[in-house]
Amino acid sequence: MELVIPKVMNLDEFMTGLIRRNPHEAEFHQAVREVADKVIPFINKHPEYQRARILERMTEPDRIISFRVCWEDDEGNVRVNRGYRVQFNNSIGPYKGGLRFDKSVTQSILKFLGFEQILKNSLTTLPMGGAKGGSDFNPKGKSDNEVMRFCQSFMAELFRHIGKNMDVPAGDIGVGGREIGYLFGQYKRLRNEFTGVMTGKGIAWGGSLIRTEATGYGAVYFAQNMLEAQNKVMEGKTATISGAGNVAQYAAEKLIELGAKVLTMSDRTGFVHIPDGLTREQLDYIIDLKTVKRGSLDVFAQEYGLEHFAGERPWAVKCDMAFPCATQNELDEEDARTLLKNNCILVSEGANMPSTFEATKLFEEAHILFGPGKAANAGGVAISGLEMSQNSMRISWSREEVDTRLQGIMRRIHEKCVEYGKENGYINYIKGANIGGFKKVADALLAYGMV
Ligand code: NDP
Ligand code: 2IT
Repeated sequence: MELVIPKVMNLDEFMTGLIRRNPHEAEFHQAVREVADKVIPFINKHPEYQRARILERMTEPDRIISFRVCWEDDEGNVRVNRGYRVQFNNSIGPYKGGLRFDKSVTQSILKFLGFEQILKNSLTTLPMGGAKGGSDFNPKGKSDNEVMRFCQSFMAELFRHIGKNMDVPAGDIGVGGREIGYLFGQYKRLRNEFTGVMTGKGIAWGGSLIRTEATGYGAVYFAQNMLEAQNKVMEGKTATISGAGNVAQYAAEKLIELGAKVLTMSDRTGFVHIPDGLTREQLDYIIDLKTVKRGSLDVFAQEYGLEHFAGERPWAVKCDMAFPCATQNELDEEDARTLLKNNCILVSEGANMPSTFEATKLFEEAHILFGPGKAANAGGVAISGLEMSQNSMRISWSREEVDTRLQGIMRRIHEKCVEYGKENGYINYIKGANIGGFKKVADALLAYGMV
């Protein structure tokens, strides 16, 4: 039989094909480009991956489910939204990934998030495939009852596509403890079974300790690992944080605990500058403001006599470390230049793809410590994986047990980045995370033959 010798893969050719197959999906193109940029040179050294067209297969979702969600608002009006679940790849475990409720949600956003999730979940060392879902439903300004009715209607369709060994959703932007409660409650009612079909559940009903904190804590543990690799310490360093939601809150908590000074928090209204460093009391105020009162940060600024910069992002505030923890593309080329000019030495991405492609290139060229989201924010989904294990075993681990495992997982992700990202004395974490995450999934795909 004649052996087909694969020709060398080329990034531009690959991207042209991907863009042609997925038109008008800028965020998905961006997420794939960042991965392909690092993985194609690796594939060219391992032609078995190219012969089997592994990257082409990995960038094509297993399936995309899209559905209508009708619900009634408090005034009795009929509302219609679109729900999605992108089941991207289940080569190394059941589909796993969050649900996002935000008015900006499109298929492109969920495909980028689902694709990132494949590699992120691979890096956690746990058996989880990649998925993402959500809706263009905007929870802002909605009553609890409206959110409940939306969640119930959303789950009335989603329930037939998920299961504890098939697909296990969790939270993301706009989906926190309240929404998981309504969604899980509806699943349980429809299926008449109590299983670990979702993660991020309340502690009284199958949730794991530390899951709420895990993404933010993990992003700080990852930063600590990067600093330690250069014999540097976190204590005494200044940090800017964007976001004031789940990830930002617990990144702030861990930074304060480790002796760093948190100078900013932000939300959709702008950012607050806290020149003396965020205190524990102030953080408690923000957590209550965001998760209970659902208010905005200008209220916090007013309460503590701090300056609020309406409509601005926090990256011009001079800092040693930056933690973008809000949303995608919230840190652009100009912001990256400003951070570098101000001698920022570390960026740890709590959010998914918060830095634009151009910004990541600048960080890479400057050789600063740059932890890309799929490595730095993997702590959340890792503890989701541990929630699944605890549910299967019908036991609950203590805070200390889960936190120790989280620290161990973040350390192993760091080691994986070092293994694949070492470049003449510099650790390229983007390269390390992308190749390290890719290889395990690629080997599974090879083992399965043509699927
Ligand atoms: P939340 O909804 O709890 O918080 C999001 C925060 O970001 C809010 O403060 C919100 O502002 C702000 N924000 C959202 N969109 C924008 C925008 N367009 N411009 C400015 N600010 C914005 O979400 P999470 O904290 O859970 O998620 C934050 C990021 O972390 C996302 O990228 C998510 O994908 C990622 N992530 C989350 C994980 C998790 O376990 N939750 C795990 C890994 C990654 P406001 O308060 O005004 O709404
Ligand atoms: O982006 C993410 O990793 C998450 N939103 C968490 C996913 C999960 O299944 O816990």
